[in-house]
Amino acid sequence: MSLAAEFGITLTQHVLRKQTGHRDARGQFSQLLTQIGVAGKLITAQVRRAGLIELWGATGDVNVQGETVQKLDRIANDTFIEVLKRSGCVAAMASEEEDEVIEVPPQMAGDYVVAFDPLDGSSNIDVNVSIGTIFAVYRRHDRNEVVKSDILRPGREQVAAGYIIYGPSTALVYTDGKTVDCFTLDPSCGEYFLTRENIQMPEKTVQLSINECNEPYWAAWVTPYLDALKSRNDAEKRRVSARHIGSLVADFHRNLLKGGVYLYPTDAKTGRGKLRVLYECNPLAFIAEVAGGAATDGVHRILDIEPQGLHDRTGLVIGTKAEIARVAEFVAKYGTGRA
Ligand code: AFP
Repeated sequence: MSLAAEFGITLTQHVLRKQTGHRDARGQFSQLLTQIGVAGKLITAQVRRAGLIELWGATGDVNVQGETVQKLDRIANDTFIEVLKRSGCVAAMASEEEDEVIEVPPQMAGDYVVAFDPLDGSSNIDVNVSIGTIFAVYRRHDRNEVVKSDILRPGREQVAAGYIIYGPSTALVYTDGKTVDCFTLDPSCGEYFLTRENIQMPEKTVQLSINECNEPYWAAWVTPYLDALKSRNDAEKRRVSARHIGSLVADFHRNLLKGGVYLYPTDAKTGRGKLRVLYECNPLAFIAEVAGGAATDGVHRILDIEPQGLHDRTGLVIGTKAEIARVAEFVAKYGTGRA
């Protein structure tokens, strides 16, 4: 076990330390992040039994206690909602799994609004590949009621964002707008310890993440951009390598640490993207920017998108700042129309 895990700073200690002296500090923000960590532990416990849960499902969807077996993404959703509801810090939530806004009863409501994807990359569950929970945190506008603009607002208004990645270990990464910090769950004591502080995305792009089978649907700029990216490799050296997991959270985490670009461009035929603005793109774009990277839909900064609906989708290109600037050059030259 590493020294960091044995004697390191815990998530709660870190959040409290950073909040000390904050002018509005009422303890709710620290409490909220701690409770998100708790939800992550509960989801981790279920994710680690994913194969077993699937087995129960195959025997008639009833477990040994006679309870209906739920899919893991439903379990993650219910867990996140219940923990945040009871936290006393949240007034409303938006989830990938819910059609409508989840309002917290006024007597339990707090200062924050949270949008989340409880289990991103769920098609990877059955094949034992990393998945994650992504969350965006906003301060509510009105103390007395939840208003539409508490939820449907641009990502630049986030006060915090993060993700919990369920991989070989469980890691929680969050930003408060000042730094991006990573905590690893030590399963032996059930505590998150600070393992990477003030993460900065490397400036050089060494990894490329894209589902290339979508090429028929790409806009005109995408293929020439990728050709240019790949042409950085020559007989002497491979400078860029393809890495695509199919869990946005895992692809993003790797690119954040190693330096890379992830693309899920807007479908040029329908004009629609696949990824959701509120709980996939916004939180990761916020983290990317604080870590020195950038995120665009091809034309606009992700954090400036004004969402019209809870489940709005967008194209996403997220990575190093230099790479996103290069994307803008290719968009200007080749356009966003069909190839
Ligand atoms: P699921 O949660 O349905 O697996 O979707 C995952 C995801 O939203 C994102 O995590 C992946 O990067 C992306 O979709 C993969 O989509 P494609 O299968 O269309 O490449």
